[in-house]
Amino acid sequence: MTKRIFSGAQPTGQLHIGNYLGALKNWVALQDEYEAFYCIVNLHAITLPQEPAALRKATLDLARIYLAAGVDPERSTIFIQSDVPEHAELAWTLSCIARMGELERMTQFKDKGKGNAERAGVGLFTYPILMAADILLYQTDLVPVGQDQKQHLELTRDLAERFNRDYGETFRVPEPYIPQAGASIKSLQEPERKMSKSDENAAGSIFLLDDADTVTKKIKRAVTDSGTTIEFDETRPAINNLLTIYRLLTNKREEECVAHFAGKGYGAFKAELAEATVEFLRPFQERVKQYDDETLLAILKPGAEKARAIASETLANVYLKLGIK
Ligand code: ATP
Ligand code: LTN
Repeated sequence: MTKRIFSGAQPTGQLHIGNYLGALKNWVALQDEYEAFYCIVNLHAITLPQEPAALRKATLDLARIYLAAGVDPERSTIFIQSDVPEHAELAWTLSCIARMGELERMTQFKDKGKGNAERAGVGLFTYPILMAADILLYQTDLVPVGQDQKQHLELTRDLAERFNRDYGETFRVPEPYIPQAGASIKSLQEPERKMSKSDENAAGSIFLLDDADTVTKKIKRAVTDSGTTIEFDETRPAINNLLTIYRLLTNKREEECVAHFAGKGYGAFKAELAEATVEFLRPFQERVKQYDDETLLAILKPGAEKARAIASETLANVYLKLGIK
């Protein structure tokens, strides 16, 4: 049987090159080999306050981004999370077997809740359970994500194993797929921190919809570390990050990149990185514009139906095991 993939991104803020290189690029690469489900997780988005009209628009815009990145609706199932109500239903069920202690250990809650648990939303706290439900509903084998989601994947596996142990074999236990390079693209301004949608400083991120001028300026102003050579070097996070971006966008091997920039300085390197980024983004942005709302709905509606057929089967089995039905 073909193995299954599930992944998703939140329709919040603007997607950046980190989201693309850490996740979307791999979704596209894996869709031939696996039966793939790529979800727009709008129920996750409301863990932080959203403007309703903006959220509605961002949901469809994210579908455009998936398609422009190369997710092929002929091969992969693309759908909106809220179109499959089983996600919320399984999340409730799993919340009854999850433990406070294991959620308290989630570092993303500590970051996004800004360390103030008293004021943080309960949804922000329990969000990893909804993520586990997303994954487990589809009897997923593999979950391609960036490094920041690794801990949530471990929780998903723990919940699946606990349920299987207590109620009998019900869920497939998924494996994370975290790429060797690109799993944590760093901010251009603070290379010790990951590039993030929620970063207030837009200069740190290259957004997938940034124009050529903005991209070139951001790269020119990217911080650099001491040392002058253009090399992969974990001890020099700034150049390591920029060179990783260059490498992944141009699909070159490490040695090729290093040889290419041997003897060149930061100025020449940054100019080439800016050019490569702009060259990547131009056709990407052209593709984003190709999909009108009608086309999107013609992809998302059958996507949701296909997803729902599988999700409802899993949920029915869960309810049966629990004595709910
Ligand atoms: P952010 O932290 O930027 O707000 P997110 O993780 O909330 O992003 P999503 O759009 O839901 O945003 O993430 C989609 C995917 O992008 C996830 O698999 C996540 O691991 C990955 N990702 C996010 N930031 C990076 C990064 N800086 N480098 C690599 N992958 C990333
Ligand atoms: N939590 C993830 C988005 C997400 C996800 C998922 C990723 C929600 N459900 C299921 C993979 C599988 C994030 O915030 N980046």
